[in-house]
Order: sequence, then structure tokens, then C-alpha cells
Amino acid sequence: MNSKFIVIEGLEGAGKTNATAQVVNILRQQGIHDVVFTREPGGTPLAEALRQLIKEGVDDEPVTDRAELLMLYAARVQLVEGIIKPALARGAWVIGDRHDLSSQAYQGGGRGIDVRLLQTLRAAFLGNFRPDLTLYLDIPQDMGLVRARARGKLDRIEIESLAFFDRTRARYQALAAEDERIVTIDATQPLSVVNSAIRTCLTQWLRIQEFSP
Ligand code: T5A
Repeated sequence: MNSKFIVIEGLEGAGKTNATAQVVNILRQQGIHDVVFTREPGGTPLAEALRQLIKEGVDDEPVTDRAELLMLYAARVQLVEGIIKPALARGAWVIGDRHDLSSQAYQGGGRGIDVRLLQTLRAAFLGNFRPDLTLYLDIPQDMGLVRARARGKLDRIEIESLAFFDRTRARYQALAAEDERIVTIDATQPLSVVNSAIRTCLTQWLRIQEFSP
């Protein structure tokens, strides 16, 4: 089987860390051991510096929505060109904690940035590059934020309004419904049930990939 790019998406506290571990277990059981992990924003020294700027800002300077979007894209391009594409080219599998769908949902849905601008950026900077499979962990924002808050201090995006996260979730759900490469997992369930849903979905998908040309 050719190497694949699998992405885990969802609101804060949806359980992406747990899902990543579950995906890796399943891949190992299938004999796939060469796996590279990425997170967005981040994953290279420059992209990690941008992550810090995106999540914390600088002093009290307000960050405009478009500046936030461009920083996210700068980090993404750096990661895709420097890490993800080379890993896939040498035959490794890549597991991403977030990718472009986050921008479509948070910046498109949450911030309300025009979809045409997002499509233009994606076409210009990513071209046809897409994840082979995205597992979208669907959770209402109040439940996810309770989990995220338990970790401690909230960052610049996590302190956004409930309406922001409702719009973000609605965009995630709409995009997942129209793209067969995005599978929605109900992340409100207990961890054991979420893990079993991930196992069922990924095992079936791997079987299909095995027999695809
Ligand atoms: N962003 C990012 C954008 O706005 N646009 C973009 O394009 C991109 C790429 C990134 C921030 O940047 C924004 C989105 C984010 O605000 P981040 O830290 O990478 O920040 O992402 P977060 O979503 O904030 O990371 P979290 O760690 O909060 O989320 P996870 O990884 O989904 O949560 P996880 O797995 O650590 O789980 C949190 C807690 O819940 C428990 C876990 O054990 C853990 O304690 N848990 C469960 N408990 C009960 N039942 C379950 N099913 C559970 N699943 C997990």
C-alpha cells in the first residue's frame, strides 16, 4: 500500500490526542510502523514559532482575522513542503493533528472569512494536496471546552465566544457531509466507544485502500 496522509480534526477537547494514539495502534497491527506525526499550526521550528504567535499573540495587539489566516497558512506551507511531502515521498505514513479543514471551519465558519478567499488560498498554496482520510471528532463546544479547561489556562482562540465555536462546528459538519474522505465520529461517547468507532472505520478504509489501484 502507498503511504497515506491521515488527519484528525475537531474542536478543542474533542479527543484528537487519544484518536492519534488509536490510529497508530491500528496501523502497527497492520504492519505499518514508519509513521510521522504532525500538528497544526506547528511541526517545524518556524511553524512552532508561528503557533506561539497564533495562540498567544504579542502583548495586547489585536490580531486581525486575515493576519491569523495568513499565519496559519505560512505555518501550513512550511510543514507540508518541509515535512509532510518528503515523508510521504520516502514511504512513511503521516498522521496529522489538524490540517486545512481547521482553517475552513475556524476561520471560515468561526471568523466568517469569505469561502472564496479560503478556496483561493488553498488552491494557491496547497494545489491538489489533500489528506487521504480525515477523522472528524464531532463534539459540542461546551463539552469540549470543559475537557480543554481541565488542562489549565485557555489560549487566544479558546477564549472565543460559544457562538464562535457553534459556527465552527456547523462548518465542520457541513464540510464533512459533502466530502467522502471525511468520516465523522461521535466524540461525545465514552473513550472505549470512540476508540471502537475509529477502529471500525479505519480498518474498513485500509481494506479498501489495499485493493485500490
Ligand atoms: N486553529 C488551528 C485554527 O483556528 N485554524 C487552523 O487552521 C488550525 C490548524 C490549535 C488551535 O488553533 C486553532 C484551533 C485551536 O484553537 P491545539 O492545541 O492544537 O490548538 O488544538 P486543541 O484542539 O486546543 O487541542 P486539545 O488538546 O484541546 O484537543 P484534543 O487533542 O482534541 O483533546 P485531548 O485529546 O487532549 O482531550 C482533552 C481531554 O479530554 C479527555 C482526554 O483524556 C483529555 O483529558 N477526553 C475524553 N474524556 C471523556 N470521553 C472522551 N471520549 C474523551 N476524549 C478525550
